[in-house]
Amino acid sequence: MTVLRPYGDTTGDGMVQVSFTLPVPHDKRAEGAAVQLATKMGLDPATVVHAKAMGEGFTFFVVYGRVRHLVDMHQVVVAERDFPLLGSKEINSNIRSRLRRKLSVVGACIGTDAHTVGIDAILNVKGIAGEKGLEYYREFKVVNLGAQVTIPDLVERARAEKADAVLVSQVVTQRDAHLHNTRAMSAAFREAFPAERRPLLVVGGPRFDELATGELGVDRIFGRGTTPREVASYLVHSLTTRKSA
Ligand code: B12
Repeated sequence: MTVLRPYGDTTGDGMVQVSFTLPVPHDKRAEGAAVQLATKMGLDPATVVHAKAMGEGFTFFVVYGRVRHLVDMHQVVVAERDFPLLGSKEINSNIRSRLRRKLSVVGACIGTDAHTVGIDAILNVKGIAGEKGLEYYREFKVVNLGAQVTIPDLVERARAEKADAVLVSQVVTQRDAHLHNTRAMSAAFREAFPAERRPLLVVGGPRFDELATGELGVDRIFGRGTTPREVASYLVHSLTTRKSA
């Protein structure tokens, strides 16, 4: 099927659920306001199925309603994986045979961002979703700088470690901090390194648009639910094809 309609109670009924917070105390008028907003968003009919006061003067809502919009699967554009997903043995052996040295990565959360769980999941041995992080791979040399690293410090450490790739995490998106920080990071690396010596620049975080690499000046963006094996496979693919190119 190429044209889809959301499924709620019965196939193709168009029912969806949305959640949001309004800056009003929780009462009947607040619920009316939530329905008005949902109706303006195209949910018709719209019903508040959950409302809860969130501190003083704020209410969180879940609204359930019907939309008329259709999804055309032919028009869906996503960043497809364009590299093979390798197992840990292949990852290690490819690095050994193609790079002939350890693959050096430097990771950090930059700016004021202190959300290290995501980058730790990718880099630390403990990993995520049943997969070990990059530290587990014998042929990776991993330096994880942790939280709130400044861009000059990141550039300096990447140089000192002869980093093949720099892995940056950005979770906070308030005022587009993740976009500003990523552009600033990319600009700093492009200034500090000649093009052929610049490390691969990889950013990740749950709210990035994975298609925005060109706009942000990075080589790859990884979003929500990324696993270490995907990142390891990407790095091996990019760096070994780059080397032989
Ligand atoms: C845990 C947490 C914290 C912890 C962080 C502890 C730590 N050491 O990381 C603490 C309590 C410190 C914290 C603080 C704050 N937090 Co907080 N936090 C969260 C929370 C609940 C979970 C984040 C998390 O750990 N996810 C799990 C990891 C595994 O997922 P992930 O980060 O998405 O990572 C995956 C992918 O995105 C990807 N990935 C991520 N990075 C990278 C990097 C690379 C290179 C690659 C390849 C992949 C990759 O791979 C990972 C694995 O799959 C989220 C809400 C939520 N449920 O997401 C809020 C949230 C992120 N926090 C938020 C906020 C606002 C804050 C504070 C500003 C609150 C405050 N007013 O003080 C502070 C900011 C602190 C700071 N200076 O950064 C907001 C951000 C809103 C926004 N739009 O920016 C959120 C969304 C909560 C909310 N709904 O309001 N927080």
